[in-house]
Amino acid sequence: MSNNLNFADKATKEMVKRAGEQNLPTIWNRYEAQQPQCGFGDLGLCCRHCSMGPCRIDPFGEGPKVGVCGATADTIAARHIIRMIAAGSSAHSDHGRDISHTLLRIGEDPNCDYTVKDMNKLKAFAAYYGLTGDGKEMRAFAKEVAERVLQEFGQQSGTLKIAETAPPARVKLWKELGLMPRSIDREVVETMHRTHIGVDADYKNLIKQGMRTALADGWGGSMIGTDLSDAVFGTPNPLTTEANLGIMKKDHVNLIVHGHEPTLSDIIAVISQKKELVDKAKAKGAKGIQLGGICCTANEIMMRHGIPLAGSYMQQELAIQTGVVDMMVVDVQCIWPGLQETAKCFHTKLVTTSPKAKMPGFEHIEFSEDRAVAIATQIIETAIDNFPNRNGNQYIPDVKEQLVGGFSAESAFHFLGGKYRSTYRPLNDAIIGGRIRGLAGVIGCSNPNMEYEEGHLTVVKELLKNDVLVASTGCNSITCAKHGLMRPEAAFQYAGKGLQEVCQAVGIPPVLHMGACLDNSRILRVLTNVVAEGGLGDDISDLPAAGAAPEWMSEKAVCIGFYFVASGVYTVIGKPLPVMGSKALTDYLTGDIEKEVGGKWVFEENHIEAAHKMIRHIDKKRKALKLKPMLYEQPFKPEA
Ligand code: NFS
Ligand code: SF4
Repeated sequence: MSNNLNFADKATKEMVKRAGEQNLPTIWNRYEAQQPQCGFGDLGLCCRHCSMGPCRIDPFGEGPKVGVCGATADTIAARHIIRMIAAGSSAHSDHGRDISHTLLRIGEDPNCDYTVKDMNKLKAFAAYYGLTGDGKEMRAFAKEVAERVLQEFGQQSGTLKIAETAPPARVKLWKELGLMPRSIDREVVETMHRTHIGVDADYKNLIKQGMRTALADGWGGSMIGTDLSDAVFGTPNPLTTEANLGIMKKDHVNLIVHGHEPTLSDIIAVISQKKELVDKAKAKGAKGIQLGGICCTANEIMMRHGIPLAGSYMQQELAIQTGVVDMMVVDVQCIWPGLQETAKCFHTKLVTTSPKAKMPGFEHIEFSEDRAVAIATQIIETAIDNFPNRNGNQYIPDVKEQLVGGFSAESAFHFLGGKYRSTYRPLNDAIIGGRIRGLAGVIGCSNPNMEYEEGHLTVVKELLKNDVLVASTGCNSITCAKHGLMRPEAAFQYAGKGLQEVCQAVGIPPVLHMGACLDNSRILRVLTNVVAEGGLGDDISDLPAAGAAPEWMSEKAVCIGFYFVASGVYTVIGKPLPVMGSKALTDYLTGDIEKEVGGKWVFEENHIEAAHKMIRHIDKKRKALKLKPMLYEQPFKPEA
């Protein structure tokens, strides 16, 4: 464990030290207790898909090279990885479906607590389906769009309409390769079917289905989720707020929202400062109500309401260990059932709200959209009632940082457009003219199997130094925010001269917070807009761009990586996918797959080298596009 317990983040360092002294559980302890972890699983060489097994393949010795059914390492590893994709695609897409149902409710229920906040966004989205909304009032239009988009989840013929909004060359390629997703649910179901005992055993054929399932997420479920969230809750615009555990206040009721779907948390954000509620908090001896977020629910309500980010994935139990969290309310995804062990030592109330996610030791207050405001009020009141129960063991690390967040595919470059407004021209010109070397999406989780945040920070800083503009989502965003990389001044500290000039001219930080993991679809949209603006090739795979998830852990991250690869993006991860037990599959994913889809996987555990590989790829694309040399001297010069 020793080398994993270095923390760049002072707040985390203090809290983990304290946890050690007070014998409080942490993710790092539980990780340590699991060592050594199963090598077969790590290499993708175990299969439990039927009860003739479990089977495992011996990668080195004289042990079996096939399972009971005769499945080889290639088959077993490929089946396993595409089941991970199916799970990730399901998580995002079920979220997208829920948001579509929220829109449907707006359309059908005149007393609905939600409304369409951004009609322009809804119209732009509806246009993908040829719907104009002409002559329709808001509710009728919302219903029409919701009913149409819900077909994308279960239609029995055709392919996803929204996936056709990718660059035309990309859509053509997907059609030729048979990668166009047919319907979101269908791709997931077919992946489950093909990985059942005795169905698909051809690793390339399995990966092809995996990519189609991933595309059904990126260019389907996630994109629908992002676009409709913008329509219902508002498209984000740049705003200033703060990040890290220090955002909590000792003399306030601290309510932490955690998870992913904003339907409940957005309402909590809207009503939490209502006078009646604040008065109630005061009557209990608090000065007010402080909201904060963990994980992507945090990103969602930060983006739209400026609610501060309390911490990233790895800080969820540390937040409770401050002793000042009066309630942590969760929805779905990335929530540790182990939180209850920490909560037992404090007064913190843990509350689950989704019928899909109940947890032992959590109180369940079921959320229902038909009573959204009433339930959100009940939740806030329950948190307030718990304020007097604090038991004295309180400590808030005095650590927080400012950030500018709230960039969408529209606002980021609307902003970048400056006087041109709403155009990607200045961005493209900055790339073409050699001020910006390229674009990078750096995203994803953190993982106790490596030094917390070191991967994110090293990769991002190395890219900035070399004039690569970074778009960020998920927990990478929270890390970048906590470490000051999202302050406008950050460009002067971290960026190369060309990127500095661009950031200064338009007043943006060099790392753009584009939202939750679901909002990686915004990055797909940015890349599509850059292609459409012209001068940088015809397809996403022509762009000087690359992606990275230095500390990934979730199945969603696997799915995201696959949809980026299948969209033509060079994608680097810090820990290999669990496929290394199959040489053929590993070679394919990190090699030949690029010849088919234009993107590929790169496994690189050295974070500086990860950034350098991305930059080499960016340079290769710049060269192919015959772009001018960079305007200013670059610190990293790849060998010729
Ligand atoms: Ni993404 Fe967001 Fe964080 Fe990873 Fe989990 S919160 S959806 S999965 S851990 S980045
Ligand atoms: Fe073993 Fe084949 Fe069954 Fe998997 S599907 S558990 S490899 S027999």
